[in-house]
Amino acid sequence: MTLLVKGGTVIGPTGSQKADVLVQGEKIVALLDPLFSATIAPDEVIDATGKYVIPGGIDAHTHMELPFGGTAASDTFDTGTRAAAWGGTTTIIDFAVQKTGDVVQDGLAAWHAKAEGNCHVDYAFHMILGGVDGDSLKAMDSLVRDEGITSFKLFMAYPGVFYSDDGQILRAMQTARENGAMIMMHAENGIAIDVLVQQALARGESDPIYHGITRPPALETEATSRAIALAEVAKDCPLYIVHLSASGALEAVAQARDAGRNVFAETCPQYLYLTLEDQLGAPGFEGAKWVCSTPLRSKHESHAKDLWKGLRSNDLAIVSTDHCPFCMKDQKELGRGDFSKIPNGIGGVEHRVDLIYQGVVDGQLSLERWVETIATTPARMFGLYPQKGIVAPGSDADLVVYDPNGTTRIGVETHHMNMDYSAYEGVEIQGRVGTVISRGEVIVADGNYHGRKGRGRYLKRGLSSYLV
Ligand code: DUC
Ligand code: ZN
Ligand code: ZN
Repeated sequence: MTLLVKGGTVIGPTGSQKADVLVQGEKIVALLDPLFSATIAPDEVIDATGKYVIPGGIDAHTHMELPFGGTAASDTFDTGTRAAAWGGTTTIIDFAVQKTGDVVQDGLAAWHAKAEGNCHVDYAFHMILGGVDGDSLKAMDSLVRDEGITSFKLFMAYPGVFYSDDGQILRAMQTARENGAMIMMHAENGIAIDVLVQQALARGESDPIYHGITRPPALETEATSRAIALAEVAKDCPLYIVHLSASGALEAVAQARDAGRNVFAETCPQYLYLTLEDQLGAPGFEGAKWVCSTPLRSKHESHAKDLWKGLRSNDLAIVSTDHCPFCMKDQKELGRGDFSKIPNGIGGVEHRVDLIYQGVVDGQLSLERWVETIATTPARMFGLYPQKGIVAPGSDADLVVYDPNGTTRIGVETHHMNMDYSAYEGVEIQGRVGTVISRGEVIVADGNYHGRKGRGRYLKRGLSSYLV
């Protein structure tokens, strides 16, 4: 079976070219001069005239079915990966969870059981370590060696749930330094945050906005700097800061990078577009829709502007979603009258490709940088390159035909995520995901869905190819 994606402009991280993309089976076999491809007769032709052809998006940070705050993220691997496909994301890297006190391998097996046979697009796992001890340190080695899991997330937040202290973090970093893995860090000072939360609640400050006010930027900056220092002590263990939202944290990352360190960071669309005042501070309980950690930041400070700049300069390497959806009904509502009981998370796996394309339209990023931050660098950072993340011969035929003349209106009525609201209700994108191809199979075309659950494959990842 041969497929020709014809007439489009192929966008890669280093440039764009008019080329026709020839696919055979699951792989890209050639990028052809349009004059030459007129001489071949493929089984199927997709007309990409006037459109961009980009590698399928890779969302390196999702939480399907994550148990959190007495409930669980509302997207299953079925609904969440289907929504991802609709939005031009053809690979997700989800976080398998070792709960504190549990065995790492059991947590991983549970995650495989949730995902296997249910995914519409390809998927891989990072591992959350909820408890660093001798057994979990040994498990890190075996996951890297045998399971294709080469990155481990630790939490400086959530004492009593996922929290690791500095000694545990240092040990995990030393282990990662030896086995080649990446440490991913939720960098917020959770011990100090818990004090602020108790003090706010004691004053009767219970609305959703206090979730943000009790997690100030200084406590993200402090934790980010501490993580960077610990990684230095661990002989430059590769460190990746997740969901970076504060200017000060970005400065700390930039400084480490200027010193040539293996320190990387991602941000998420919510920190580029949404704010503490306008969303988290919405009247009544409405702000619960945007309770996530790290929190949305103040529009009166320069966070969002600095994050766009960080994306341009590569101090921020990747845009992920931290997709962790909860419905208002029965889920976010658990925190009515007490913001600290609102499950933390925003859903967005369907909209990342569009939202960051809007950054291109707005003059924040080049087309090449769009592709790099949503696909190529995630693949390189997390050991999936060049199988994923690039339109090149030999790579998987994961392709998105993106229409710069189309528009997308985001909203709960049209999205495919299992959420009863949209964090971006009414936002209009000046572009549109057209055809989506996953390993040579057309799964979205002309507004119709052709994928199916169970077609997505588990990807064993290699070590990062992004290190200096
Ligand atoms: N942050 C969230 O918003 N949700 C899940 C976990 C996290 O760290
Ligand atoms: Zn986190
Ligand atoms: Zn997360």
